Amino acid sequence: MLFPQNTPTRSLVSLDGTWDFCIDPGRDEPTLDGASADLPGAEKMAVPASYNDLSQDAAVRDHIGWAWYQRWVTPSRLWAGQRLVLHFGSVAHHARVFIDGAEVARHKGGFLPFQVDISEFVDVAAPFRLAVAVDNRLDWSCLPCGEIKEPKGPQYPDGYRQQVIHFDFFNYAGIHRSVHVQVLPPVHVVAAQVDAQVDEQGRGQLAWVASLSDQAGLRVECCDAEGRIVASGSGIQGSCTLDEVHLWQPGAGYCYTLWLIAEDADGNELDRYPVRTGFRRIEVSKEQFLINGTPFYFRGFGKHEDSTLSGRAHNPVTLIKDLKLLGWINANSFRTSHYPYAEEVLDLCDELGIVVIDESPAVGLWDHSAPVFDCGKVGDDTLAHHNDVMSDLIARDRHHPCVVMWSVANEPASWEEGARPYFEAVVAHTRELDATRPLCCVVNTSAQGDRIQDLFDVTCLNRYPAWYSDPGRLETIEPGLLHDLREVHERFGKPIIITEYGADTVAGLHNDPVTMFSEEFQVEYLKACHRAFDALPFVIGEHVWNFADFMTKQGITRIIGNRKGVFTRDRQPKASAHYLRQRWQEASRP
Ligand code: BDP
Repeated sequence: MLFPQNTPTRSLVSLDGTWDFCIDPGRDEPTLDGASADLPGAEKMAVPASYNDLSQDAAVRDHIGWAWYQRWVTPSRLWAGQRLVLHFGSVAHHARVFIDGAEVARHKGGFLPFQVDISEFVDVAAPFRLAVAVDNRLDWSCLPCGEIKEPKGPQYPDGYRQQVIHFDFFNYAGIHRSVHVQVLPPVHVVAAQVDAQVDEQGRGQLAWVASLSDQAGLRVECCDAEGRIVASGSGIQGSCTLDEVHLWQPGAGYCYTLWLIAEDADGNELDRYPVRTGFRRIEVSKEQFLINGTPFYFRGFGKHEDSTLSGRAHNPVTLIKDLKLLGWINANSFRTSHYPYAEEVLDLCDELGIVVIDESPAVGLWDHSAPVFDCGKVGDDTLAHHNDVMSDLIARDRHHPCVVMWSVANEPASWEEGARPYFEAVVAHTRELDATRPLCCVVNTSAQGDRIQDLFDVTCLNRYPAWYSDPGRLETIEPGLLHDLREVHERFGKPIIITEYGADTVAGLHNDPVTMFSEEFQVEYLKACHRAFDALPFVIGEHVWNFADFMTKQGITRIIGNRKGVFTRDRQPKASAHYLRQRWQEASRP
């Protein structure tokens, strides 16, 4: 699947804006005829957005099950004779799509795009009703994992149910990314896999595998960032060599564009689509992560796609502010915790030279009260879906030079025996898809407690000393981390990135001597962690948890969300942001 773009042969019609919306009372299946009739009592809803925070009704915010989106689309006469492909950037978590009552697509998984050719369902002379049914329920067969529980007792009304989730972010739902009708020429490029490799001498190799909607020729042209054609080739599958490439570097993104040009037998151009990519070399040794032969130290954050009002939806306003703040604080990287982010995010990271660890939505694969791998809750269905998601994720993101590593999961129950065969399968599948990037799985286990880390190239650890253990005991952080990280490195012999460490901090709360939840505590907390990291040569990165405060489910440890942000949810700096800015500025001096 290709990201929707306007090109000389293609045009995009955005369906973003306001749609009609209503909650469906159905327990398992939708009960309303939202596909072919007006929605009863419809309210207006923004697209893209999570629906949860746009209603004044807690029942909408906390809804479990189906909801309907609907709008009319008026085709243009210019669509006649073209292929019409409806594209959704993401819909959380299960979607069914209808045109004038006919079901045209189903999709499972809330963080990756899907599309469907709707040409046969559209009469370009008449408006059509587009409806999307969205189900936000999570079970053990999808990612993220969750389960529906039906607790019984006098306090629970009949039929009461809860969506139990074993992850720490609000289960936002809705149409989260843009919706487009792509108006494509009858013969067009359907998909393309583009891989850019560069050797130590600076010679680049650009390989492509494309598919077309019909028989045609394919020519490719590779342009540098200034638009000069620097290489060309032909064939559905092929490669071309560039004698000397301009490298993509952290902090200095440089991109090439591979134009895929479909042609008829006479050389007439039928379709033209650009894939942007870049050349950089990634290597991992026992103690280093090298980009273009230079050791790279990850300075940055685990993030979320999360903002007030929009919820989990892609929002260019928040994206731009976040990228500005990453620059301001001297960060060079982030992890797309805990799911793939919008493609627009990666595009800008390519351009700006921001390094990204691209994570799958495999989170919540644990339960504090029971095993999940060993008792089959996370089983064959989960694995099949996990592998599908890795295929879709890599198909979507493989051409991005900013993506330097795939993270296959966050904090699965990696201490269970059953985790091993499960992750052996995921790793084998993922390495087959992309042999060029290192793999990691973010864990919170100790050296002795872990059964899977040896399968990965970089050890990624989440650590909360003096927070979830020994709360407030700052003096335990440095000795504890030194011991713990040395043990982990001795056992696995891989470089270590601390992918999470942090402390909940209520902006504006001060206490001296320092106390948990105060701004002063967060600063002292980070300093103590840094003393340990700085003493260990095999620690190759620090990603603070979290970039900004974010919404979670309600709970006694969450004060309207998780407050571990270095920025507030509206992106204002806490004291820790100024401290990090200073630390990372000093680190970035040559
Ligand atoms: C880690 C999780 C992350 C949480 C964080 C926390 O990976 O999603 O938000 O803990 O508790 O275990 O703040």
